[in-house]
Amino acid sequence: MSLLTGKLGVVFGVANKRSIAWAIAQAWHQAGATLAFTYQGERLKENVEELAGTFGPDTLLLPCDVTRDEEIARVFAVVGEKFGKLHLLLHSVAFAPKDALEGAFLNTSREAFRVAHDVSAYSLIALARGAAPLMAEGGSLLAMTYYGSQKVVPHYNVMGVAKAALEASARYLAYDLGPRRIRVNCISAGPVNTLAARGIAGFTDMLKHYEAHAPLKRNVLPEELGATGTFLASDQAAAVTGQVIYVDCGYQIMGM
Ligand code: NAD
Ligand code: 0WE
Repeated sequence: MSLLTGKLGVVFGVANKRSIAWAIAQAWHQAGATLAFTYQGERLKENVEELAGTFGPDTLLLPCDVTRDEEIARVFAVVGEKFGKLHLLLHSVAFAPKDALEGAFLNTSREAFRVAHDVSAYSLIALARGAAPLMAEGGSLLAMTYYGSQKVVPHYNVMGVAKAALEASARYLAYDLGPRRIRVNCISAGPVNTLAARGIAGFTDMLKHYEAHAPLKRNVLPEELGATGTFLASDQAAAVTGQVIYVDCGYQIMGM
């Protein structure tokens, strides 16, 4: 028996084959889970259709812009119809307007702050509320975060503040949902070369910086995020909730 045999899950945040969500979905699938996928909008539908299709032609695929309550409601209505229940949810979604990640944090607009927090932090609460009624057998919610929530990473700016809100939200959700045996954890990943990272000026230098300074002297691999994601989703982690687990080759322990 594999770690996730018989578990049903829904994955938010696949954009393409480099997405962290895809790495974790593949690991969950290999561990025996049955998965549904959502995609942000028509622009990404074909990509996600092709990837999700590799798990079988009838893999459930639904649109979901996480800023739209009616789309979130439909995802859980359809998942409830097709699966009847749910055990796993992956939140691998973040967005801040590009200009907010370029200039000074001091210049963050009210609108950029609102959008970053709506997409990247509030959405976890909305998804948890949708998923919880289906998780009658208990469950595991997993969200992706980054060290810029704890320390200043130049240019991460309002995303750092939104990730701090995401991590705190995971703790409050863990408290609310614990009595129902629903766990809520975050993986704090070191930098990974994805679509969301590619646009960032100096990202290649950041990968080099991690390689030079992390205890393991290298960058994290997507399949290593998959392995930790599988652990956290599994009953092996039955007593782990409200945590932020660093999967960053040890970078976060360094003081200099
Ligand atoms: P990615 O671009 O592949 O994934 C980001 C996803 O967010 C995309 O699928 C996109 O469609 C989705 N998204 C954005 N706005 C949305 C909305 N309104 N509704 C629904 N979906 C929306 O990039 P990624 O690097 O795989 O990012 C996934 C997660 O990992 C994010 O939370 C990110 O902050 C986190 N993370 C990334 C890194 C990194 O270096 N790449 C490091 C640590 C944490
Ligand atoms: O969470 C992220 C990136 C999330 C992200 C990326 C973009 C690029 C395109 C959110 N919004 C947008 N908006 C866009 O228009 N990471 C952890 C990767 C990342 O992004 C950085 C980093 C790292 C690491 C930005 C500045 C500095 C470091």
